Amino acid sequence: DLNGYVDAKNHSLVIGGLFPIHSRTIPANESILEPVSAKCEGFNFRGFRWMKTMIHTIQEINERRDILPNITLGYQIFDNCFTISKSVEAALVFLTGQEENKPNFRNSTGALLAGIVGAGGSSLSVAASRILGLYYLPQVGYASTCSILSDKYQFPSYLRTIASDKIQSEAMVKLIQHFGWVWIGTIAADDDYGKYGVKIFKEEMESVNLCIAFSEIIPKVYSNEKMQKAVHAIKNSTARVIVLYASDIDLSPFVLEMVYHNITDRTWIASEAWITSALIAKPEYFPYFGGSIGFAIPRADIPGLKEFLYDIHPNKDPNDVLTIEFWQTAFNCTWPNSSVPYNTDHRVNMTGREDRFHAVSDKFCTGEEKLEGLKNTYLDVSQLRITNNVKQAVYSMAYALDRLSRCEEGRGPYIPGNTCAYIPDFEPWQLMFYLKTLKFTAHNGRRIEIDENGDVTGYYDILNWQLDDNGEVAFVKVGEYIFTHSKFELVINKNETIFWNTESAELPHSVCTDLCPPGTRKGIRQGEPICCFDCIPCADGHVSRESGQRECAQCGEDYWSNAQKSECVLKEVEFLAYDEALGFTLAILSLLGALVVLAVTAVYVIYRHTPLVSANNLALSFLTQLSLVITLLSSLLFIGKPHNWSCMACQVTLALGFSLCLSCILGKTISLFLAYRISKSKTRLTSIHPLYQKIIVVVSVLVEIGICTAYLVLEPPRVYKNMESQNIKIILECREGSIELLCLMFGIDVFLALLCFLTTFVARQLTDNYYEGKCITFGMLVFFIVWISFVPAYLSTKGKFKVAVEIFAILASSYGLLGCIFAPKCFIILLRPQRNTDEIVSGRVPTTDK
Ligand code: TCR
Repeated sequence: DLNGYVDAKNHSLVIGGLFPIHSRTIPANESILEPVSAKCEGFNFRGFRWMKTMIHTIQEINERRDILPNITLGYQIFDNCFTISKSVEAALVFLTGQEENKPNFRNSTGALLAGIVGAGGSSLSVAASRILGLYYLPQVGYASTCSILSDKYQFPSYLRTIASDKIQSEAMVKLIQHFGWVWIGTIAADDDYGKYGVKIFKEEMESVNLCIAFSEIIPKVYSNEKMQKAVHAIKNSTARVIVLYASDIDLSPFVLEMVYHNITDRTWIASEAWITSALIAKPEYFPYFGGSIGFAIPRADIPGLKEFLYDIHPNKDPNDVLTIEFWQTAFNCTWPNSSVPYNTDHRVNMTGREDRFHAVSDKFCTGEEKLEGLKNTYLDVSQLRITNNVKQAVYSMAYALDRLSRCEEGRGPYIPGNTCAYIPDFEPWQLMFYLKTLKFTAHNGRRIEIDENGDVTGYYDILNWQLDDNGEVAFVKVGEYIFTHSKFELVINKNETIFWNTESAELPHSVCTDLCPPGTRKGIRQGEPICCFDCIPCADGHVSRESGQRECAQCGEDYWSNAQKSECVLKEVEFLAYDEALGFTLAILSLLGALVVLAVTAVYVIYRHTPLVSANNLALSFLTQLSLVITLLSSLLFIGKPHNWSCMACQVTLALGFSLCLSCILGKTISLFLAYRISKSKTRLTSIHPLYQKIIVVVSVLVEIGICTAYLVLEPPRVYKNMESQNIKIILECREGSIELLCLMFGIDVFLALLCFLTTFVARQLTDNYYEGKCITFGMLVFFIVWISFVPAYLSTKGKFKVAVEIFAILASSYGLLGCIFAPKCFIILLRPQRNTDEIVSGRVPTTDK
């Protein structure tokens, strides 16, 4: 029970055709148990036009003298109602020649079936081809694009005049990359076309690290639950760009759903099957689907087709039920006395939304209706795309037959014996041979070359939906995708020509999360696509300068990150500088100390003849003062930016200064000590000769100089950039060099100091008139206390404060010595001159200094 057209009488050869003239079958009535062929409904003007084009093309070929000159082709066309079952049924009818159940490749009139054009959608072609392929019966598709049809193992006799969806899916990904989208939703029709198209699309997306936000299916048979699932996914996703792989027929209910839920502000990437569909491209859907962008088969003009299409009237043949149905549907009337049902819709009960579908029209058709005024897809020849593929499919069949008919015996392709095949008695596989390697030029000059997979090369137009001045949806070409054997290239015109259906009318923005700003990096979210991520601030010392960085880069040695972590900045260099308060105060204190010492010296020089001054070894006193000046001023070397020379100089000067100072004091205390022993023991001990005092000084200073030289020569201190202790700062400090020698150097000083202390400590009870012994003891105590407390303080501070602590100790100990040794004497010299007399100075106690 198949609808269709046959013109097979008087022809030795027929070409089969399968077209979706209806959109669906009517669900079978449950009370009928016996299997019956289903009836169809939903007249499809586009499919009707395609079918008419096939008839037109065959007539054209028959008129031509250059192709198949002595043969006229017939045709046998069936409506497959866009369903698999009808396609299979038709395939079987083709093979068996209606009544017979064994294929004999002849139809009822005895004409040989050369091959078949068609089956529209992929699922249908797949189904038909599985049967036709068994017998190797040539099948040339015009709209089935599913990628598996390229597999010649499964579909050995299938060829097509349209490119595989593999190319379209790749092109879509390139388009997405071009516009910088990364987060894409997909919707597929529940058939081979949608599922395989989306499958390849997803694979391509993954290979370039783009992400799929959601992936939904539109049901073939209306199911509210499945539809709501898809709608829900679209509503709840942040993806603004959605790929929609479906035939227009399957898409219509989905479009109504979008309108019903008022889902706007989405950009649809259209698959070829609906980008130019008049079913979807209606002005009332424009708010929802305007700005759609997609790939289309190039448009073509077919001369003579328009007139042929207009040459249709139910009066011509009362048995032509399809024409009657066309008329009824186009003019919304009922043809009198015909059994053809008016275009009703049996799905109404299923969807529950009756208002979408027309009710039966009680108006009768008069036959006077004018096609000219009709706006109908069937008559619209401005967008001939698939229609042209139909024409080329018929032509490829004819060209193959033509080549076959021109075979020269002995030069033929078939082994053995290079034989030929002859019309009308050839086998289907013999025709397949010519089809497989077919190349020809189409009426519009395009080369058509069928490759080993049965596919063609060419290009897609990239179309964008815009509203034209009449308020109609216009398909504006905004670019091309060229695919040849070697080249795959996306060309897009200037972006301004593209209409975007976004609120701002600007390029939509489809991301899961926005690029991470500078200063942060991408952090993966467990279990989510790579396009969704968190932005994690860079760690200290690490930066990311541009947005969207995967990693933060570490700053160089002398650099550190700024507060925003977007830039590496030079680290702050830290040292105790003169121009800061601490450094400045310490420097002033040291200078002040030096001045005080100089003042003392001045007092000594002025009062050098007074007993108190002259009683002491004057040279030793001056040396002590000199050494105090040295130690006080040596602290200046610690302040300021350290250099190698200043590092060496400061420690050495300090050590030398102290050794000089302490050895002088030692000279003094030894003489006190001897004096004390003399006073105690009454033995005849001579007091120490001043020369020995000088020798002590010279020897200890020489030893110190020796050690210092060794220290400077062997392992001198050096400036060191300390980066470990603090991240944001470089601490400029002196590294000691040889710790052993340094300890030895200061060890000498400590040793001298101990000697001084011990000698005076013993002699502290010696009663001299101005308590010199006690003062020195006290001075040495101060010295020890300062330096002992210096050690923990020094070890527990960092950076410039370490230096400050050291300077502080130097100043404190120097001031201590100054205060304890010279202050009492100056006090007497200046303020108690009456005590500065010979008797008192020499007193009962013999002065040892003389
Ligand atoms: N391939 C689809 C069917 C299809 C179609 C169309 C249907 C294509 N282009 C245009 C109607 C109008 C592309 C398939 O199923 O393979």
